[in-house]
Amino acid sequence: LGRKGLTLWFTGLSASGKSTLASALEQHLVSLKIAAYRLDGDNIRFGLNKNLGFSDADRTENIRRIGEVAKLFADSTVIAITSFISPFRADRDSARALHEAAGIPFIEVFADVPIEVAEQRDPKGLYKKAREGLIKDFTGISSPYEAPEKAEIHIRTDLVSVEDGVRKIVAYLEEKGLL
Ligand code: GGZ
Repeated sequence: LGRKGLTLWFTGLSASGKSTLASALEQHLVSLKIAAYRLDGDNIRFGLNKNLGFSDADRTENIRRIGEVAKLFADSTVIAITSFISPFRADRDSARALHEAAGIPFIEVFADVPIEVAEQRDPKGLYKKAREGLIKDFTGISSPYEAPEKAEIHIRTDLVSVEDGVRKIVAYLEEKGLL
């Protein structure tokens, strides 16, 4: 009854665990019969944003469009969950400003992991390829990642279990009266 939508904006390196956490959170919310929808590389970079690559300008445009789409979902009362590296602070801040101008809560979730850990995980072998120069402009190796300074929620994914991470996010939302 009258639940307002909101956007949970995950940010973090490749292999930081943001998508794992975002998926677990989405499942948890849906199990509570709360409408939640996740935007990620699979449904955005292969669709709406398939004309974009990984140059600075393309990442900025990627994040700009995702911010607009998340805002529309949230405006329709859904909990929008975005899971993109979103490496540039200014771009995340633009997405935040877009939401705030519409009176929609925007909650930044930093999936934080030391790059050494992400590189060790390397589930798709992308860090290795980036080190070998086979992928250029790779975040953390040859393209910057600007860590959040004011994320509402900060989770060290190498120290906290997925379940505890989800609990932390849900506790934050409850505390703010958003669930
Ligand atoms: C970073 C790249 C790159 C480069 C391909 N740099 O671990 P993944 O594979 O599944 O997630 C990464 C994903 C990043 O896309 P985003 O849309 O989240 O990036 S951004 O927010 O910066 O626009 C990685 C893969 O795409 N990938 N090339 N050069 N990640």
